[in-house]
Amino acid sequence: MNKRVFGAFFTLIVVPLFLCYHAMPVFSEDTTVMTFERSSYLAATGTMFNVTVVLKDLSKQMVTWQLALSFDSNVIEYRNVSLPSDNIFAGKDVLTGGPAFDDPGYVVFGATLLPNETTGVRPSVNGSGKLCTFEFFAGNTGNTNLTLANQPVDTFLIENVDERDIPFTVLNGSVHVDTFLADVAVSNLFSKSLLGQNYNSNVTVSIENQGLNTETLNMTVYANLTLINQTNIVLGGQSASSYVFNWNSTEFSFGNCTLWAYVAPVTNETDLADNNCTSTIPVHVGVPGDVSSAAPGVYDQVCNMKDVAYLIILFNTRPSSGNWNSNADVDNNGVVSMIDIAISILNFNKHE
Ligand SMILES: [Ca+2]
Ligand SMILES: [Ca+2]
Ligand SMILES: [Ca+2]
Repeated sequence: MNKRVFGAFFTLIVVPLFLCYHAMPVFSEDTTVMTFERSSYLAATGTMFNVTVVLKDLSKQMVTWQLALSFDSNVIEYRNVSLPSDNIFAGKDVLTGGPAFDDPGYVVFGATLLPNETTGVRPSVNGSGKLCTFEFFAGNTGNTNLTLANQPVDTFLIENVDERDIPFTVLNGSVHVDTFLADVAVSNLFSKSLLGQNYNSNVTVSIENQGLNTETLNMTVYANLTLINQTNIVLGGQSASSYVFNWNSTEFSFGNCTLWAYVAPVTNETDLADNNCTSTIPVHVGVPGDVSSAAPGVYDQVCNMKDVAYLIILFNTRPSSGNWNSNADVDNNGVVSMIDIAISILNFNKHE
């Protein structure tokens, strides 16, 4: 290559490549986050609870981590730290360091991967996973932050290439310790509002366990003063559920019924105001098939051709239909069909 050709090659190929390389943005891999499995924890005074530190979106190959966690030791007391069986280093040979304390509210802990005994190869990991689980005792009512120090000395992740630090950000957490720990509730009660005598309604009761521990809810449901259902429901802490049962109105005379549900207090429960719930809409037990009148969809205590005509308009509607009216599903089978129309005709001219 003579000088002129080389000069042209340098100017046309090398210089643009060089400029191009430097003009390209440096790809940031600083998307790794060290945080907690939950952003906030609730704990009952006098009980033990776990806090797990996790890594998210680790893009580099990591061989070592170390973290420092600070908290208010007047609220929660450190008891133990360990690697959960499904931690990010699971299945590999691991060496842990610590825990070490600067004061009762500051724990330092870490782990590193060892080379495989047979192959001598040191494994590494990336992705997302658990680092360690701290066990705390909830000593006193109050709040504390869970703060992960993000300083080179106390908290870091190490990459296997040249033992370099992997950049990451931290998202801190918090703990609320309180004594309100057992609290069950009935939040809602729903039934169709019109029930043909001797026919059925699905009654849905919404229940909650606002406490932290799993509870067995002993629930009773009444229509006026008559017990219509009794059940025990196991519900995990901080969760809600719906319970549906079939209510048969055979033993009820014509008239309005008020539905209400009650859950018995559980051990140590103090908030009893939410342990019962009354349906806002009374349920009318009437002549089967009396579902309408001059006012469409409003019963008038007599079954006649107005009812039959109304049922024919709603023929073949289901709960998914825009004009679904559960009161028109007299036999409670989930569709307004010829059976419902037949019930209305069978009760033609019957009064309450
Ligand atoms: Ca309660
Ligand atoms: Ca009617
Ligand atoms: Ca039906």
